[in-house]
Amino acid sequence: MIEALKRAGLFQIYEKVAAGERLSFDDGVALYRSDALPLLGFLANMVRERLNGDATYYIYNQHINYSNVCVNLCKFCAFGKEEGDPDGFLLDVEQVAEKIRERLDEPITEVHIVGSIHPDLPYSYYLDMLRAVKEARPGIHIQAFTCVEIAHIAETGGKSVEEALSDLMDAGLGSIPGGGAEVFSQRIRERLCPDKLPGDKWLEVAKTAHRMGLKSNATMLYGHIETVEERVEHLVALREAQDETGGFMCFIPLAFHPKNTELESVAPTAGVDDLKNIAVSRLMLDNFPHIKAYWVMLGQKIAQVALWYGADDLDGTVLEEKITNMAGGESGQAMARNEIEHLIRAAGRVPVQRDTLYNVVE
Ligand code: V47
Repeated sequence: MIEALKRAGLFQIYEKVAAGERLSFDDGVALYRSDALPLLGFLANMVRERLNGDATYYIYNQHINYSNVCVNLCKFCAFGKEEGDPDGFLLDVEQVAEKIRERLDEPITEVHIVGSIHPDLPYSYYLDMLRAVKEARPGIHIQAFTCVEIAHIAETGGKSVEEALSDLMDAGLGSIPGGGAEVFSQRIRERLCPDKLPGDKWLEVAKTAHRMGLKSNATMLYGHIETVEERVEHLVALREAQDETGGFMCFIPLAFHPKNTELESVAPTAGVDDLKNIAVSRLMLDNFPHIKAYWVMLGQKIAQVALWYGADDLDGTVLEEKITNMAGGESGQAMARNEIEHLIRAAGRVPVQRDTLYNVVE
């Protein structure tokens, strides 16, 4: 192994990983440029097992998308629609609550609610939705609204981000999902999502939430026009934010799905890209407790192999996922608990059902 690491030019990185030392920007670039995928897996797995042993987390959750009518219309997104588009939809508060009530007989612990940057929903809509969900299922943890949505909700209400977060928390918000981060690079945002909240503002919203006691996740959308350097910059920016607040629970590298988007000519990611992104994330984000292989975007088979490349979380039962599905995702929208457990056991890992905050659910 040592010889193989030396031959691949990864021995110095190995020494740092073995000593628990932080990797540099250049190390991140070198890892991405390496073709020695099994060695990247070996290195990432050292960190994975140091932090989480064999445990592989999953959650019993439900996804609800309240609307896809969006003013941002990012080029990588097949989900967002212009106002007036016949494929646009908006659920009213009662319809969201009904989706919760439909599944009261299932042991769901978390509802994941995200939508769009809707042009004219009032501030009260977001608060009423959270209250209605809590009324329908008081024990449920609501993980809702990306940092991009939070900034938009605050603006809609004429409030600061702190004020809006405080109102949302009073109404039942429990934590914040990791979407909307994309790639922080200004070059990428100008080209793909010029109207979206800039990267530094996304980080500000996340850090503000953390300071107020909310935990959140972070993502990176890879496999479109971003460079390796832009990926590493993104990871380093997240690592620095986490040094400041410690509020991130989990990082999720999201594989770009080109179908039905303006970037349809881009090839879908290869399995080696997916595993490399999991491994490099695990190695660079030394202060993130968890790395998620989101099976909906990776497919079940790559997500399973990713459990040996740094990932210790598969997300969950998911029910009704739309964002990947509309962009040509073929892995399905739901998985039963026993299927997830089987996937984990077949990989030689130990399934652990968790709640949103990574407490074990017995
Ligand atoms: O922000 C949009 C991405 C994200 C496409 O926090 C696409 O646990 C691939 O963030 N191909 C939303 N990706 C989903 C998300 C998420 C999912 C699961 C768990 C968590 C979590 C967060 O989906 C968006 C964007 O980056 N996205 N379009 C596409 N065509």
